[in-house]
Amino acid sequence: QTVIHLADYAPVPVTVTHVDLHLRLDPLATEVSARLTCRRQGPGVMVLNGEGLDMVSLAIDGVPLEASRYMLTDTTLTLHDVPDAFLLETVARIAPQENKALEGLYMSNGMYCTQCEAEGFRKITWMLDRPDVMATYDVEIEADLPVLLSNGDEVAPGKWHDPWPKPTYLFALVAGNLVATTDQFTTCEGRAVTLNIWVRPGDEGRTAYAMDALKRSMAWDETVYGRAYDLSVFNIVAVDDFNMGAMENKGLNIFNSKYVLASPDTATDTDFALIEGIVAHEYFHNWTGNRITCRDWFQLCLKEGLTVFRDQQFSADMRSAPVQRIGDVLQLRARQFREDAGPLAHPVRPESFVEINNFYTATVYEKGAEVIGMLRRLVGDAGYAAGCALYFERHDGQACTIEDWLACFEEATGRDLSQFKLWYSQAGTPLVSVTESYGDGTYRLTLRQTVPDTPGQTDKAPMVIPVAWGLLNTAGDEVRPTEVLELTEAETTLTFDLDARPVLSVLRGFSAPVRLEYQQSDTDRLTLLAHDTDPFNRWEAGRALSKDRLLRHITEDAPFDAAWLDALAAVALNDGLDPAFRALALALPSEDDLAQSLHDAGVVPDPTAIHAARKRAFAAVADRLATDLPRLMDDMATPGPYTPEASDAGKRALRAVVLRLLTTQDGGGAARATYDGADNMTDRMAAFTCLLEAGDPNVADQFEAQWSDDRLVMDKWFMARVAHAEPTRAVQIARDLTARPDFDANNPNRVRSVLGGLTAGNPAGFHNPDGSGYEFLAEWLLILDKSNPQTAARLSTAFDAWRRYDADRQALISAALTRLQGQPLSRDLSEMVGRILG
Ligand code: BAL
Ligand code: ZN
Repeated sequence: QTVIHLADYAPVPVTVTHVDLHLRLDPLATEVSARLTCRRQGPGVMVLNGEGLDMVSLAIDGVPLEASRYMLTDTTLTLHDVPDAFLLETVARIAPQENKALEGLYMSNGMYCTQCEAEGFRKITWMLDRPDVMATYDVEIEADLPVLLSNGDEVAPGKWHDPWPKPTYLFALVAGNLVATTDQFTTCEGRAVTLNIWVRPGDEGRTAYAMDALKRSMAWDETVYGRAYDLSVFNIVAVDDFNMGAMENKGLNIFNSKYVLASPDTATDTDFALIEGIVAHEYFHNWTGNRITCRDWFQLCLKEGLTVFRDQQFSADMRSAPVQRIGDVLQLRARQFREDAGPLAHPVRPESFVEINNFYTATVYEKGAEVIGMLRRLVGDAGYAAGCALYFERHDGQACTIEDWLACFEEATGRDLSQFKLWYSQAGTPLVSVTESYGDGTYRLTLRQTVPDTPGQTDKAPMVIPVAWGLLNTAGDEVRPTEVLELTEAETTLTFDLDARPVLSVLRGFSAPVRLEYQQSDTDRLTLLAHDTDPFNRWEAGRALSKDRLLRHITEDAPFDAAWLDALAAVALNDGLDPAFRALALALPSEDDLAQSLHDAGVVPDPTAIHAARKRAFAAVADRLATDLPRLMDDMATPGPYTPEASDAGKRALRAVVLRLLTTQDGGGAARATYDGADNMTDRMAAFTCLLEAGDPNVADQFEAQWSDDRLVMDKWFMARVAHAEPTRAVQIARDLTARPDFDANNPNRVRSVLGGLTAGNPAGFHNPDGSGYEFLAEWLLILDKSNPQTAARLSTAFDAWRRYDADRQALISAALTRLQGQPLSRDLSEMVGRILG
């Protein structure tokens, strides 16, 4: 395995400034003619990337190249003694129909499409396939298909010109029988932009929400970041077979259809929110990623962390900011904290990789976004705006580094960010321990930080941690509003004169991606849950109480006490609170969260016991609220036609929690009534999952009979069948589902529904002590790796927390991984298995 190191970066000696492509599309024999305008800027050796290409011809400045002047391997084309400036002409033949890795040019349901990030362009033609080579493009597509799309502006049917220099990874092409929903947007600079969302015929009724989200994103980026769109057309295409969520190709975003198509009947509120966020994310990349891109793939967080931060800001502005923040933190803890705590931990800016596709991670994306959020908190809103403005002005059209980004903030604000930069290089979630004392009118607060060891990193330096905090009195009044303490040393102590012992509200708004070690009393947590002015910490206090009760129930068999149940009930019944917030407060910590917390506390987690404890906790909450549940269901009704607006979605979210609670009491009566009467997919799915858990004998068939023709809805069915199965049956159900004719192993969404439904959706099932879950996953990883290594590698992360578990489970997982390692694997999967085994 070749390891690539950040430290080895060097610019190319010969660059490409313009790309002229002509593609004659054919499923098995597509001909790609490329004319690259090349210029020497160093020694005269040019090494182009090219993989799986049949060479038809090769010429420089119109003269076929003699064999002695070049060398062709499976992955490279090397040219020797090139002139100072020349035109390189190649013709390659490829077979998109046979490309099941979904990287490069491939076919999905008769449509041609591309995915080039990170290194897919080399599967289309020979090129310097790296982000610091930015070229303008002319593309001509020949195919007997009605719609032919590429980047930039269409200059004639099937001919596209992209005037904005871009790296290969932003190239895109789509050809197929597609229909568009079209709209218009006029930028603040007065440019008229045609907006198209292209879908397969029949899906055009499900594009309205994505279009609305796109227009709101364009307006928001103008208002908040001063960034306007820069072409006359913006195309979005929905593709069924897609490895990622979506891709920000210049002027031609390609989306997994799951994140474009939505109607009330087929998409849930969560789907609508994801569509809004992902449409925004891809659009925002036009500036943070496309106009200013990454110098090399180690800088991936430069565009991804920043763009996630921007899409989270946008969603917070469109919806409830506190609810958005709680959701973002839940995701961060579930995915990134888990990653940071195990063998796959890596810095936000990794320093080496074997396969870059393995670094599109929660750390690069979500922790990368948290780093931007901390930067903004440290330099202030005005400093952040000034730094961003300088970045856009100075680096437009360039391929940049984290150093370039930070330098803009240092210059704009005068602040030294050298210690802050450790957030990019030190992996691991810092632990901040909080101790406090009060006596003789003095309150003393001490914060200590440690950064844990992670693979390849020990003895880390203290970070800059912005800790937002405030104080309440024991009656719940705020006595000290939010301030930000910049923790830069290993330990800091603050002291204040106060008349009485305060209640500390610390890490308000989750101001830094750290774990807190803080033995706060129940009384104080109850005060915060009832009164904190910081909504995030209000939720966090309830969360801490719930987690504490569950952990004590698991480890000490402690009963669920009235104080906790009363506090949850008070939030659930508080009409002054946003229903979405109430739903979040009632939701108990996930099984995986509890497993990690037990592990952190030195207890070996038993997934079966965790599952059972969580069920008992739900039942206890349901008992406490029993008399209120029917009324709550009624209160949360959303009369009138469905709208995906956050206010209605919040009511449905609370109703879904209430329905789960009710199901523990009535065995599914209310869920059945909800299912039968549902006029939208959100309510229907909520009832469906309750009925599956209640063992309703008919509902799975009923759902299938209604939706068997709808691929996206059936993905939900596949996932729910596994995730909501009784754990001892989950593996067999998953196995049976993979044997169905409609289980298409070449469709990543379907594969993720079943495998992810088991590994993430049903931890007690996946960790069945007989090891059947591990066998099942390993078998599928091997199958998938042959066709789609990227998806196989991604799914292998389900094994990453294996060292948490007991010796028997560890032995079973390690045996499954070792067996995998003994097989011929892709670079993607073999890197992952090697890292997970450690
Ligand atoms: N650039 C890959 C997909 C995304 O993050 O938008
Ligand atoms: Zn992105």
